Amino acid sequence: MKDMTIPRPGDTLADAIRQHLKFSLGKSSDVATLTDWRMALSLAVRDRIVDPWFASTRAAYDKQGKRVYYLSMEFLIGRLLEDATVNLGLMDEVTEFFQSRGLDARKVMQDEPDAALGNGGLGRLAACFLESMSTVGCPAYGYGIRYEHGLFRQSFDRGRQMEGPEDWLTEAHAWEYERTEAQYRIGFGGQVKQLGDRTVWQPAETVLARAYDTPMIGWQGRWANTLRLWSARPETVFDLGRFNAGDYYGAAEPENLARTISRVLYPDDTTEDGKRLRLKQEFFFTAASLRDILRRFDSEYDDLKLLPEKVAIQLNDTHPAIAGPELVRLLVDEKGMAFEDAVTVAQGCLGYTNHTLLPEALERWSVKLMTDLLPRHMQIIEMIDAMHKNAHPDRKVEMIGGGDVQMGPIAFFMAHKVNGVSALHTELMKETVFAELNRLHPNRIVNETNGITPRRWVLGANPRLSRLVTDAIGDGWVDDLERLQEIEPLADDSSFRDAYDAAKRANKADLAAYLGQRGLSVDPDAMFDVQIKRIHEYKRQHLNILQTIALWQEMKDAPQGNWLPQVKIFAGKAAPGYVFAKEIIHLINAVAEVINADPDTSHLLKVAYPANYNVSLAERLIPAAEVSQQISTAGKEASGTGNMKFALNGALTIGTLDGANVEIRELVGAENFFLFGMTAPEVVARREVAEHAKKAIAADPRLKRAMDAIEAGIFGERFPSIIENLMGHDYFCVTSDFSDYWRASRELEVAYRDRAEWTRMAILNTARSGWFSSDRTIRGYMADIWGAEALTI
Ligand code: Z2T
Repeated sequence: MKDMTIPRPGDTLADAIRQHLKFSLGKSSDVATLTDWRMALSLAVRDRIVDPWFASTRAAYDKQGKRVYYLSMEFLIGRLLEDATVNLGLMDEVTEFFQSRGLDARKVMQDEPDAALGNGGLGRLAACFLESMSTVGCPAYGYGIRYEHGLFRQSFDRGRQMEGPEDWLTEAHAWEYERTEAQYRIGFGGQVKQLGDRTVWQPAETVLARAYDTPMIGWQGRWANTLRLWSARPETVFDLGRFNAGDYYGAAEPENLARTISRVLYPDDTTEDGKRLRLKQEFFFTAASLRDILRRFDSEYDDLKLLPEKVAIQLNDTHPAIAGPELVRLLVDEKGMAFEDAVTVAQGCLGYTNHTLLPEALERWSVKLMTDLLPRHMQIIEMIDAMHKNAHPDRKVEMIGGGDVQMGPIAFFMAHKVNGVSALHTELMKETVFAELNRLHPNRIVNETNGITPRRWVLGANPRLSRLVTDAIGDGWVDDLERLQEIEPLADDSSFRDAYDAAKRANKADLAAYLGQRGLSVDPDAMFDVQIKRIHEYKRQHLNILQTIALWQEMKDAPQGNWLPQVKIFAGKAAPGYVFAKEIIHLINAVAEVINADPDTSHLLKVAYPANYNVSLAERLIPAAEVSQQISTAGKEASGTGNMKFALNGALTIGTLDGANVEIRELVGAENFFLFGMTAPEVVARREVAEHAKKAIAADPRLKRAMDAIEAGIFGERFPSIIENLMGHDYFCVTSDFSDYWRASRELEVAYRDRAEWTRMAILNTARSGWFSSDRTIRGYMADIWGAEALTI
């Protein structure tokens, strides 16, 4: 390509950084701030992405193959600079450059704010997928919303969660390119008119969707895809008429109304609240993305029947499920295709990933709201429903029922493949939420077990472990993660074990120093036990803290006993409206305050709860973890992805048979995994036992004593809502699983004391977890769902 011959600013990276500092930032090195250096470095690294990015776009165009479009309300990217530097193999050069200036390259990179455009697992999965699609050379675009404010900033006030605004875009940001030419008008409300034989939707309100592109570079710069995020802007920026009439605030109103759509990420993970603005956000980015996809298709082909051959659209949960009706609308109303053909074409393009079975998360919109906001889509949904009913008159499923439009069944029917995110979750999907649809459409449901990118979660986050592995087996593991198996024999080599142990110990020391800076002092020689994820009853942080209380009580009974020193680390946010989850946070902090201040036990047991968990904090915590808490009520965690990150980084899992834990245990071996708790069917049966919680409490004096301590006010407040819940219906079976959890926790302590054996088990976890690379997951989607081919430049 001709553009390739234009030289970059400066030949070496060092030159490029210096030149950007001077010419892009207008600073001299003697007055440059950390942020100036970070921006200069980011721009220099970004320059190196442009050629492979152009080349990938060109290669995808030349190939005339299928492109993949990943539609997601959330992309939880975190920082980009370190990832790009690692993938371009520039880390050593960068480290050296800053070293010679007395600066720490990691500090420079840590100046970058996290892009927190997601809640948790679903959003982080989308980010891992973007990186893996680039690494494996899958031609793809990510499509989402450019939220002005990502997930709220968490702080604690006397142990209670406080939410503050998140402001990533107000800080210097190097990665996006604004595309003023890629802009679409998106409508809401209004009327549907019949003009002859044409149906026309005349919206009452319109906003513009403007594209911002971020290049996503794969491992070794082999390929780069685009993340395209939409920002809402008004058609008329400023109402001069109102301004001239003296209405200064009113003059800015159209602008504010439009911009509200991409203002803020909804902070709920697995709950749905049916808000009007949320539906507007969903339609806004889905409609803009589809218009963009069709524009690109139209520029290359002229037969719309070819669409399924050239376009794969993946729906990340039902959030973009309006894509089904909208694509049908575009094909029928704007392109003149027959309705049934349009449905077939749309189905050929669409795939739908389900991420939870929790009933409170399944999206439903009232017919009234849908009619009001998207009148033509409501008509199309009725036509789709009628078509399905006609084909399956005996069906026992509804797309519109109880006054609500059900997005799950609509996404299911409009997709040619529907996938779950772990083996267990996919089987449960077939038996529960989609049992009837699975009967009517056998073979539509497939499994694609989640994965994580090893570039960020091992190579970037854990350089010590990475160096050790690369010294032993070369660096082929980075994009062929199952080659980690080659270190398995070294688990029996005591010098390798010592080196592995030393890497973990150094990671723990780093974390201890960091927590120290945040006012949490912990002993790096204690066992680091970590539970980090959104706070939710089904994830059972309260089971963990109850067990911690019980352990503390036994330690106090005999402080001279041979106790294993340990640090219990929690991190995670609760949805602002989820009162019970916020009570759990308060309880953990209250327990931490009492335990950490107890002179009898503070050398044995600490509880640390650093605030504002995000991707960057995860990158510090996971490499230092020795125990991974994966203790959800069986049947409730669709997959989990943190569990995979921990296992790869050599933490041993204590967990239930839930989500991907099942597959982790199979791969690492049952003897290298601390299993406890009821299975999914046992949980269902247990709930039927009358007074199951009261019985479980009565049967376990440790549990009873721990709950009594809470009720007695030992931790300040008495937390009545938690106690009442646990003594009452205890839907998530915390009480019934407590005894077995206690047993497994003590067995884990015994194992930990045998250092050689523990390290051997940790090495086996690393060696046998390579299958959880998101490269493997992406290849699965490409083969089973997308029918897309990998390309190279
Ligand atoms: C989410 O993070 C997950 C599911 C959701 O259902 C929504 C959000 Cl924001 C609507 C999580 C699952 O809870 C977790 O088990 C899974 O690993 C992750 O998605 C990615 O599949």
